[in-house]
Amino acid sequence: PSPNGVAEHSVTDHAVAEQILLELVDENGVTIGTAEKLSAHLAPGRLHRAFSVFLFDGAGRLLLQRRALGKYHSPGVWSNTCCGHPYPGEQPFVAAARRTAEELGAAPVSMRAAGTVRYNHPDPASGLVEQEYNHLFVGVIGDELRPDPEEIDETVFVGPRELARLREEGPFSAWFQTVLDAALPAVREVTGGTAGW
Ligand code: DMA
Ligand code: MN
Repeated sequence: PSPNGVAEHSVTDHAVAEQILLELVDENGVTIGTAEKLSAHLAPGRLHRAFSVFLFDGAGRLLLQRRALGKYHSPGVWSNTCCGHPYPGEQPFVAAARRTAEELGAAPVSMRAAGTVRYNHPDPASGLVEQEYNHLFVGVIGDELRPDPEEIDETVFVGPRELARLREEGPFSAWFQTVLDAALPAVREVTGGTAGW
């Protein structure tokens, strides 16, 4: 927003950039329809397809983002490299690579699928609920980033010990531990034990 509070981008631009529709799925991850993004997150939440990306530098440090204060849910908290929802019909891998480039201003150098995880996480601050069938991706990214300020307030690369310290300092997203645990086998393969994950 400009200093007088009037948005410089039209609402439509931002809605398109943030994507309006997502895919509803059953417990097996089979698509059963579409829903408007916000409505799918209203309590008790509707199960939908999502993705979570974990990207590392050459030293095996994980790229974290602090979500922008203007985000519709979980603003201001630290989370994994990138999260989001595929467009209806969009392959999760394609969506994950696209959204990483949009949010971080850099595409993954390499990335591979690392399974799926299903969870139900309320966000205490916003009252929104993440009922997700989440496709996990793990890979490598360079350190020349241009984060989109509409999405990201801050980024940092951390090893396990720096992550533990950061978690003592401030809040993380409700889903962070769930997706990290589920991605860990792939994280260990991709980082090859360099950083001690
Ligand atoms: C939502 O992430 C996806 C997960 C896995 C929690 P997000 O709110 O960053 O996505 P977007 O802003 O693209 O809707
Ligand atoms: Mn969601």
